[in-house]
Amino acid sequence: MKRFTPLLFVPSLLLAQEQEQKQPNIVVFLIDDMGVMDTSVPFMVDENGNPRSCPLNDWYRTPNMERLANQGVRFNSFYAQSVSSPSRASILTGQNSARHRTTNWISPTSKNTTPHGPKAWNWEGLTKSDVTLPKVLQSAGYKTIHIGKAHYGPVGSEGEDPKNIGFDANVGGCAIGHPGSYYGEDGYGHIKGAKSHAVPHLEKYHGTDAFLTDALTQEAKREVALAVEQDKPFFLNMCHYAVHAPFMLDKRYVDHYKGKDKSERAIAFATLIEGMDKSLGDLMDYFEELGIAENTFIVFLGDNGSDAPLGKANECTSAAPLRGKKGTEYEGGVRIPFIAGWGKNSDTTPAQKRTKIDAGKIQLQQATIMDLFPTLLAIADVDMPKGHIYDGYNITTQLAGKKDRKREEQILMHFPHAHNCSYFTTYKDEEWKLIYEYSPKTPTEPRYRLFNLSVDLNESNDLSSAEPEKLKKMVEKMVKQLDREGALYPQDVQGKELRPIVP
Ligand SMILES: [Ca+2]
Repeated sequence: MKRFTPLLFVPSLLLAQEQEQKQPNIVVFLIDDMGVMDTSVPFMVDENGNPRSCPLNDWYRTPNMERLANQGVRFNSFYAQSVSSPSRASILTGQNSARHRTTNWISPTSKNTTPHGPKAWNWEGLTKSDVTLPKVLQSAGYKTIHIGKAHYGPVGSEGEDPKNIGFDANVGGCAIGHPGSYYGEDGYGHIKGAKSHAVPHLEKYHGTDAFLTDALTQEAKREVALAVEQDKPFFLNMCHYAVHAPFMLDKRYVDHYKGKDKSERAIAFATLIEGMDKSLGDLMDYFEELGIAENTFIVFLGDNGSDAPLGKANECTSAAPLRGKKGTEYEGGVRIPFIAGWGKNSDTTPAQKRTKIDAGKIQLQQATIMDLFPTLLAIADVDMPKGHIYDGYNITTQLAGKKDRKREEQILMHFPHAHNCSYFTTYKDEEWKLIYEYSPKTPTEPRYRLFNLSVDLNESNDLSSAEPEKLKKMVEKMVKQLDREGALYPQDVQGKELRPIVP
C-alpha cells in the first residue's frame, strides 16, 4: 500500500500579516446530505431556548464542529431545499428554487423531470451568464476555489465545469452528485467502483490510502497556500462528497463503533461524518498555521436533510426528534446544521469589528441557504450586484445574536417532482407549516396538511381540518409567493398545469 504524504508550501508570515489587513477570506464548508442531527453538536433546544442533546448527538462524534460551535454561532432552524442541486444553486445565486427553477436534483446524463414534473424546469442548472457568488467575489479581487462535489449542471452543460460559473480553480467538481468510490485504492471510481461517477483531478492520490475526504482537504490546503502566496483574499467553496451514499467505511474511525448496536451501513455513515469533521479541524488548524485564521470567516452547513441509513424515509428515525429525511417535505428533510464563525476570534481585526459573532450561542430565529449570498458579500464588504434579484436576507444581525425584526418569517419550499415524497410545496409562516401536495392523477383533490411546529416538532398532528381559516390564509399566501417567484407547477396526466387550489 502506498501512503500519501502531503508536501505543502507554507508562505511567509509576512505575507499572512499583510493579508490580515485586507478583505476577509470566506470559506463555505458544505457537507452533502448532512442533516441537523448527524453530529455531536446539539441544534435542538429546550423550552428555555438552550441547546438540548438528543440520542443521535451521543451517537455521532464531531469534535471539530464542537470547536467551531464554541467560537461561532449556530442556528436552531436553518433551512435548505430537500435535495442537492436546488440547494447548491440557491447558495450560489441567493435565489429560491422556485425562481432559479433548478427544482430537482440534476441527473448527469438525463433530464430527470420525473413523470409529472414541469417540463420546463431548469435541468441544465447554472450557466455562464448567471450572477453567482464566486463571480461577484472574483470581480472584487478574490481567488475563487471550488473543491469537491459541484453538481451545478449535467454533462455537456456550462454548469458542468465550476470554472464557467466564477471559480478560478476546480478540483473534483463536475456533473456527478456522488462519488464512484471514497477509496484512493479505487481511484475514487477510476480503478474500482462506479466508473460513471469517478471523481476527476485526483490522479496523484490513486492507489494510495487517501480517503476521498482527506484528498480533497489536501487539495484545498494547496489552493489556499497559493492564494496566500499571491497575496489575494480567497473564497473557498469546500464541498465534500461526504456524507452522500455510497456509505463506505472510513477505517480510521471504525474502532469508535466496535460493539455498537447499529447496522454496518449506519456505522459506515458515522465514520464518513467523522472524516468530514477531521477535514474541518485540519483546515482550521491550517488557517492558524498560516496566520490567517482571524481574517477567515467559516460557514459550515449541509445541503439538505439527513440521509442517515437509520430507518424509513417518512418516519422519525434519521433525524429524530424530527420526522423525515432527505427528499421529504418534513423538517428532517430540510433542516440542516449551520454554524458560522471566524477561524480564530479577535477584538482587533477590522473584519471582525465589522462582523460580530455571538460566540458559543444558538440563534433561534430561522434562516435559509438563500441568505448566504447577501450575507457573505456583506462580510466581504463587497456591494450587491446591481439588478440581481435574490430571495435571501443578510443575517449579520442574527450572527451577532440578535433577532432581525426586518426579516420576514415566511419560507417557501417548492418541489414539483417525484422523490422520497413527491409534488409538494411547503410554506412556513413563523411556527405554522403548510404542506400542499399536488395530485397529478386526481387534480381536484390535492392534500393539505397543517402543523404547528411550536408544539408538534415531529409533524404528527395535522390541524388542516381543525383550522380551516388558518389553512385557507396559508394556501393563499403560498400561491402569491409561488407566483411572485415565477414557480413552475407539476402537471396532471394530460400534461395540464396543476396550479394550487385554495380550499
Ligand atoms: Ca445532497
